[in-house]
Amino acid sequence: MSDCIFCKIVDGSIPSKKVYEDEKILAFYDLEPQAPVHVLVIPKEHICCADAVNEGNVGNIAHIFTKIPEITKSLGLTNGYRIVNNCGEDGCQSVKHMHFHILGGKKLNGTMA
Ligand code: DGP
Repeated sequence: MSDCIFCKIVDGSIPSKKVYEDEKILAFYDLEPQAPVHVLVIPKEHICCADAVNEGNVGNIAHIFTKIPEITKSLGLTNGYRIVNNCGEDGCQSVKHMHFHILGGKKLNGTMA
């Protein structure tokens, strides 16, 4: 999608601090960190949100979860972390390209909402 910030990060026209990349997914540091370690993991394919996951694109999302253990280890998150996905208006999703926040590096707040 030409007007999507994260598609531009995927194609390199917007720079990012990458922590992992392969043919299907990209992980990079969040611009506005909310924890000592705050990384975003995205499918390279433009999927707007959790609402748009289907049998045709779920492989890319599954791939994210198979790589999260490797990504978190490389970030030193050996004592746990939180994975957050915001979806739509009520979920306060600001970038409409599906992404998973990985937050860690300290004992996180126990509240979810
Ligand atoms: P969400 O609210 O779940 O849609 O989170 C979007 C996140 O994306 C937010 O934590 C800030 C981050 N973000 C927005 N624009 C950029 C950018 O251009 N580069 C990077 N690295 N992160 C961005």
